[in-house]
Amino acid sequence: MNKSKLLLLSTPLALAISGILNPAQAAVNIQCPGDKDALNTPSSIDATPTLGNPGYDPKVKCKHLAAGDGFITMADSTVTTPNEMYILGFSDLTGVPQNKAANHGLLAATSTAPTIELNEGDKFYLSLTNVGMLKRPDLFDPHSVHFHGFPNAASIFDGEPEASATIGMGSTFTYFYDIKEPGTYMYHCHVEASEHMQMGMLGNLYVHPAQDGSSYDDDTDVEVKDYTKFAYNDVDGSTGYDVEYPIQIGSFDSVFHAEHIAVQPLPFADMKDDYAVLNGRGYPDTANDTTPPAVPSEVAALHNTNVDTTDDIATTQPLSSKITATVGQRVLLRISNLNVTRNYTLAAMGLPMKVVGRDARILRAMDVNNPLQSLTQTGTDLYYETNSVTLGSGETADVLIDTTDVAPGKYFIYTTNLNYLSNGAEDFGGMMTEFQVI
Ligand SMILES: [Cu+2]
Repeated sequence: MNKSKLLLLSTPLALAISGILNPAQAAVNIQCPGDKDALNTPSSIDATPTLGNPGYDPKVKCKHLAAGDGFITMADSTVTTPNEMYILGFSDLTGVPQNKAANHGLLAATSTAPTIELNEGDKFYLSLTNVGMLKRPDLFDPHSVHFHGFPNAASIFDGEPEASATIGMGSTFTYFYDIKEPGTYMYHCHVEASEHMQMGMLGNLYVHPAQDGSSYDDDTDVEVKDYTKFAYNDVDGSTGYDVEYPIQIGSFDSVFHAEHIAVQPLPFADMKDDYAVLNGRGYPDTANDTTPPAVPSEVAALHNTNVDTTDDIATTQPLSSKITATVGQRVLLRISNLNVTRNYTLAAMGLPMKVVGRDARILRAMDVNNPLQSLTQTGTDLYYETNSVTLGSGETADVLIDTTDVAPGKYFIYTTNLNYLSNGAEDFGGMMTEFQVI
């Protein structure tokens, strides 16, 4: 947002533009090879190859996201005084008919953004529709999707605005990614990134390795059992796990968000986050996997009171961070940090953390005798055991927690930046979640 946009808001030209670009009237056309449904939605790809659908490719995956604005309900809300924060963000339009997509995506942004989970070898078609920002009609910023840390061969799909495509209001664009490298990544809008990321355009993104489905017994593990799911193509089971959880570290500056919806100059230089979150929620909402935070009032008014019940929104913070494991299970935490202001440390008191990957790469030394090490990764393990990881913005860690020697009970994953164990001015909350061993 800048002054020129504010000036433009008051001109007849702006009124004309806003009429032309009314997102409710925008055509939404997406690409999804093999989709034979007249609705042109990716969910209609046949689950199994069938006659009459020669375009079917089991490796094709499609997803459709909206970019726009919305609200979230902060964890210091009370029943009588909800604390709702304005955000920019993404919402999931996958399977929504194209004639309803723009309306469904309006004021529907979620925090975190919809999780993107892929397999090595997938051919991924990601369609992004910019539905516009309902509460900021003056703000006709484009949006994009940037796969952070991703080995991307085509710069046009990178999402970084100076060198690739960005998506104007009312437009739809389909990104294509040939998924080659397993690991824990993240995605975000890259347009005016410090603003759009502070405002919430952040999502979990990870890729399962091709080794999944084969069996390896990790010899360093005390149990004698085979793993069939792995963080990486380790060829020895050392990154094997039973259950996985994405944990996205984030934080918001409530002053910045308030100024944003009030169309005031944004205090970039003074940005100081005061709401620390995991997967878009503060504790105790992080640990509630049954009842999500309440739907913000304006979102409910737009989506949940009209005759189209397919438009209803149950929550704008869909992802709990509650971790549950039975004794003996190995848990993979896919931790990423996508806030824009500071580093954070996540600790697990009483739980053994083993870091097996950083920034979407297995922690393993080069093997000079194996020229194909990028494929088979036969070098010496550089895994390390710890009880905390510190991540700067844009960094990820793959952390295994083996519960074999852990007594059943409730443990906590929490930040040791202790002033961030709060929801705004309210203490005992923020960047923390529960790890239940049963
Ligand atoms: Cu954006």
